[in-house]
Amino acid sequence: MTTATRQAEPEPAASAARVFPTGFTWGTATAAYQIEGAATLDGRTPSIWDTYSHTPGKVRNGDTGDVACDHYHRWREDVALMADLGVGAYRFSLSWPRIQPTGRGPAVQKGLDFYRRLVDELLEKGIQPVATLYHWDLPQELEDAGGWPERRTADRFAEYATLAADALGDRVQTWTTLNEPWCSAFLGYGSGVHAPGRTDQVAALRAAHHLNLAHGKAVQALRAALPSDARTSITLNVHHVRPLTDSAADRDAARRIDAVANRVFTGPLLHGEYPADLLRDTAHLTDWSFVRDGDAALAKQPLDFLGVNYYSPTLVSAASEEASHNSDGHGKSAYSPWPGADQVAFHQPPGATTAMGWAVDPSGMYDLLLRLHTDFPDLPLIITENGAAFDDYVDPSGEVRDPDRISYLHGHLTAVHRAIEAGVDVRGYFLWSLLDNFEWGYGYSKRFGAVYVDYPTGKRTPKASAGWYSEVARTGTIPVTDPTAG
Ligand code: IFM
Repeated sequence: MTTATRQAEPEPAASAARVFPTGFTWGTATAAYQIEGAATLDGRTPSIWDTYSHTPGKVRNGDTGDVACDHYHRWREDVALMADLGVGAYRFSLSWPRIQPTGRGPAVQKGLDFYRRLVDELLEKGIQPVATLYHWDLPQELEDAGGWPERRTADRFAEYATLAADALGDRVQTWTTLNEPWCSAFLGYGSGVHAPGRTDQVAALRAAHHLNLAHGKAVQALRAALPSDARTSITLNVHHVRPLTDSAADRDAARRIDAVANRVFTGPLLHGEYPADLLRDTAHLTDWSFVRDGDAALAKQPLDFLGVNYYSPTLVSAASEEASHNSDGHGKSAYSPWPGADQVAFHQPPGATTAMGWAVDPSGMYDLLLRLHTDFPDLPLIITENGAAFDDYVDPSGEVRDPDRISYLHGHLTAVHRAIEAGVDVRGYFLWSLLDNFEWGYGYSKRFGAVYVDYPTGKRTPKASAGWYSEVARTGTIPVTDPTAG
């Protein structure tokens, strides 16, 4: 049809809706250290995040997870909030030092009992539990023994996976091994803006490998201990990397960041080998002899789905000298979390930003999902995190009005829906986060929750976005137009 004869597309009615597939999972997500508190109760020992947050100067305002949202005591109220929201699933993490203090030996029953109670309450309310084994809280004793740069930490992790699966496998069907291993390896051991705060690029690469190995061993342990209908996965914060221009140099910068952000994990996990270009880019740092024969193949275990966390795209260009990585959105440090990519500059993408300074760009979500589908066509995807921090407050009428979050969620859910229409197999979406919580190096200064938390009292107040998301979760639809526009 030529332009001249083409009929104008009718504008969608403002009341029209995008309908998600039947069976699509709607959930919310949290992580143990960010919400539980009770840092020294019932046998829990320090994790690397306890140590790090108690080290002066590491976390904004000297905040720690000692009390956090006190979820350890308020879990019943928090499950009730989810039931009110009408979500069908809850993604949470198990605290390794609560279940297996020191990272060795038998499980502590009181720690397990906490999760048994939580899961029973979720099931009672018809909410499917989705358990993550590791969301960054390595027992401090394992760090003292070398941490993730040491191979034996992967063995310890598989033992812990068995303890967790033996205790909870009768009631938790969906399991994730690691959350965002990129952050554990490269922010924890490279730039040092996350626990344990080490700044050694080779240690970061070793950590990445041992996290891959730990994942493979843990999937084997989970499958051995769980019923055959259990589902296992891993969650990656897949970076959607865009070159600033189409020049060969900028495209090569994007390739380098893609290698050390994404393919360092998807290579072994999904292809059973490390990408040749990553090995080349980092050859001046290490010969990768810490990778033993069979390791990458072991890391490649069958997955029931891939968990994808997306917040914002990454915009890069070539730089003639060693470039500042401080605008990469991952916190300020004199040390780079990008081994093999020193001459890459990071740029702030155009447009609005969240309170984290991260660009609001739903097209990054759409492009990322299409790319993952192209690269791994048979792998179902679940958005295990997406959301935004804004400077929320309770207004004098007692309400928390957060139109920017509603707009962000609407834009990103529209992107997910468009990706599904384009043929991408996306099975679910988990809003980060259920509650405002401890945002790592930013302490309590950044609020990602659908529910506002008043930290001095622990009082929870659902924000306007909670009401909006509740409607989405209950109906499985979103409006075609941004509900906050006009
Ligand atoms: O709060 C974190 C979460 O722990 C991991 N993914 C990103 C979130 C926002 O920074």
